Amino acid sequence: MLTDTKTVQSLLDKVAGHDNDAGDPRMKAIVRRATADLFRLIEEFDIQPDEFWAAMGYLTRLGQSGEVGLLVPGLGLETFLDLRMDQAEAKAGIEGGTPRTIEGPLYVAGAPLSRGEARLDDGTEQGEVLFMEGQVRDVNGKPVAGAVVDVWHANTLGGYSFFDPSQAKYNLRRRIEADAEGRYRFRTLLPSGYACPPDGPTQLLLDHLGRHGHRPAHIHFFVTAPGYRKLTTQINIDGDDYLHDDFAFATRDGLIPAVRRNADPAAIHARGLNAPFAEIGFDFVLHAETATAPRTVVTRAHAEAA
Ligand code: MBD
Ligand code: FE
Repeated sequence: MLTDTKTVQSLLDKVAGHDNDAGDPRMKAIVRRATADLFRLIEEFDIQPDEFWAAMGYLTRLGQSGEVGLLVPGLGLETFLDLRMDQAEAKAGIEGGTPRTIEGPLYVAGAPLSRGEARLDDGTEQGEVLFMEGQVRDVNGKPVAGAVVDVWHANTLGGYSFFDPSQAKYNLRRRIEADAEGRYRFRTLLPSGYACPPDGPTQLLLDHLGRHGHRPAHIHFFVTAPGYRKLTTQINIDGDDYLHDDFAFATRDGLIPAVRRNADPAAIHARGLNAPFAEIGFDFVLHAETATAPRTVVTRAHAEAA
């Protein structure tokens, strides 16, 4: 292999700054490995200059389009980070509790905060009304009073406010402070699944892989409370065609609660509605914070609605 020759190995050493004492040793080691693996990949697949520059053009367009955070889950990388956190927790003896699953690229910080309950939709859209409620508890079954449930989801067209400029600020995004018994509840509209922008770079690569870019309908959550490990998770809406065929690999056992359809005229009337509605019950079970596993608070760039 050309990659194994002295000439190329010494080139790689210089690339990674291994011939100087400055810089960051961990960064140097990672760049040394990454560039060496790329050199080897180019050699083993006999990648031609045209193909190489097509890939560089792709990365440029990926960054320009703002879809880096979309390709990451599409390539399973965000799920891999979750699996690593699961493994670290298992090693620290942390088991049970609500499963984590990926955050995804569409969280917006700073959603309105309310106590106990909230309505997430702004009333401008028609759709099936959903009431979701539950309790935040610790692994011993003790309610976590005052836990904050930060919830976000798509509208009936699969679009998220802020990223979809047709929606009002913080539509379908709220932070709900659970009551003294750890209970939260909200009213919203059942979301539709998300699909990658059909003309974007993420879908382009998926096309080359013979893959679709759909996610099943889902609702995202961050659940936080002082002294507890932050939970990042989602629930899926049961019955969706893509329930077990998510391009972002986020569906997990334990995150597919039953959706009850309520068509009882008295119940419909009592809620001020004129059509059957959906109900979901879902409890969140948090782990106490510990120094024996990595923190679950992830530093990541987030939009904040202007
Ligand atoms: C989404 O709504 C989402 O949650 C993920 C992970 C990727 C794309 C769109
Ligand atoms: Fe999502």
